[in-house]
Amino acid sequence: MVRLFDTHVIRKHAELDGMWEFSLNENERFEYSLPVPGCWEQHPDFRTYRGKGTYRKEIFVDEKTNICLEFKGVSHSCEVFFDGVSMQKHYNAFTPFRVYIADVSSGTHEIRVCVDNSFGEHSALHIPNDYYTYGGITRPVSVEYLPEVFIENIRFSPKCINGVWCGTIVVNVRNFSDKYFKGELKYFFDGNSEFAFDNIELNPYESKEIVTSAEFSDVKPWEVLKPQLYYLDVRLCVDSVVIDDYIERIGFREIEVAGKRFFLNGREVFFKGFNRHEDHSIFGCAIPLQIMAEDIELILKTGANAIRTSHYPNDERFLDLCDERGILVWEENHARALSLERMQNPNFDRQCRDCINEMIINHYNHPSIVIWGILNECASETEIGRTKYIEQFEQIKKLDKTRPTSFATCQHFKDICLDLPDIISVNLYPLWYDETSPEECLSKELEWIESKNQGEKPVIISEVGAGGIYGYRSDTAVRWTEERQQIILDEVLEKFVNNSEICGVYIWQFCDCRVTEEEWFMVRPKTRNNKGIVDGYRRKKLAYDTVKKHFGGI
Ligand code: ADA
Repeated sequence: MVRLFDTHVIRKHAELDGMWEFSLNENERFEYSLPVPGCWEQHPDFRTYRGKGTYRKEIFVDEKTNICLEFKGVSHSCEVFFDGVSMQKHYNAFTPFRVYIADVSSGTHEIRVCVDNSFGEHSALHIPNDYYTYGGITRPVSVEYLPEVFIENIRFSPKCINGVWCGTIVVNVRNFSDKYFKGELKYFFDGNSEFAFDNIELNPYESKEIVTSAEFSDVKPWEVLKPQLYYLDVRLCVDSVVIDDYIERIGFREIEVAGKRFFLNGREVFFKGFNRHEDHSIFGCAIPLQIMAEDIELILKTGANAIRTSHYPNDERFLDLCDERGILVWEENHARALSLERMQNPNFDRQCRDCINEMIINHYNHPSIVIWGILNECASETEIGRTKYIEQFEQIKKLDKTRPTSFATCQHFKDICLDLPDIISVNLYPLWYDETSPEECLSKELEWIESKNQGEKPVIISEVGAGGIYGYRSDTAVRWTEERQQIILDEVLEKFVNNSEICGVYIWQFCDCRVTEEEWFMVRPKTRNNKGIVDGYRRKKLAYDTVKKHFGGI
């Protein structure tokens, strides 16, 4: 399942999930068969395999058409071939991309996806890291059959004006043919009758952006933990006959950052959140919907209201679940702890730019996303690093002016980028990496922020945590016991949750995750980051109930 609702009723489409043929060598027999979505690490022959692998599938097209292959995530690089012809290359495991193919004849066609999860100079963002870069087609794939002129994308921005909800709708329409096009766009709200109308003309091969505004009376706002969602259905018509459609699910909510506070629909919010890696001991990063739903339940039962998609854009089905449950999402572009040298990799700027574009354009309509984050713990203490932070924040603001920005820093007392985001976020590990008490740690941090003249911005503690290996229990409470993790989180959360000097705290982390062996084996027992309050199988550690006590769960 690609999304949790139908994005098209008129446009013909099919999901390509299921078994695909697989081979390590594209020119040889495809001797394996692997599930899509899935990580190849789940196959006994590829538990630790890093390198190239080719997936193959045939599709049947019943009449001549244009098609679009939509990949929600391939880890981490790939080249897509259609009937043996290279169509597109894509980098980054965590963002969706589309491959458009014109004039496909009726009959059987072959899709081949050559996937590569190797590290090296070519890959600036996927590096050996404190999480695992799995291999494979790890998120759903679908095929859409397109008319010659079709709707590419819609973006909805709500705004409350004098107590009335209004919305701006931006629709991208593309002419895939060599003919002039004249038609209409019709807008429907929540299954009801048409509420707006636009005439549209396109030259051959032209793409156009159409902007429309409307008032929506009697709608309920999307609130934290009390979400209300609506369907926005845009139809492309010729002489009133519908030739294409695009449905989005939207919510009415407004975000405001004022002084040191964050407001949603005029109400102040304190973020009680989790950092979550897409990782599971059985499924790797290809988390099935069932596990996503379980994660959401486990998270909500602690009393949490927020999730940070550390450190990359998430599967859209998970974002859909957050929309449905009223969870506040901080979505982050892909980057973790990149040194200045790594930020100077010749591919870094382009790979970040593509990731941010794909993240914002594809995830714009999720009401749950309330913060865009970038470059977790990168070289924000350096002048060159600063230029990268500036560029990326500028890019985000061009794409979306409605959401505040942030980045999580660990460059305590050295960071030179605090003036750039709307919200200052710091990763603090009192009593784990740092012997200082939580109070002292926080007050030093706040004094420093104040001394940099940034004291008027909201501050989020974007990470706090401690390691605890599931099942390692001892009343000595030595490092790595569940007891030690519990004691630390208890002390830290006692000081941070609902502390009026900050506007939120996020636990590092929700679930344990696999890490790459290189560089990490000395500090990561079991080659896992063990700071989850549940383990990789979602078994609760002692710390789970401690977080629940502080977050106010039931
Ligand atoms: C950092 C980082 C996380 C994780 C964490 C830890 O703050 O942002 O990705 O590595 O530390 O467990 O040490």
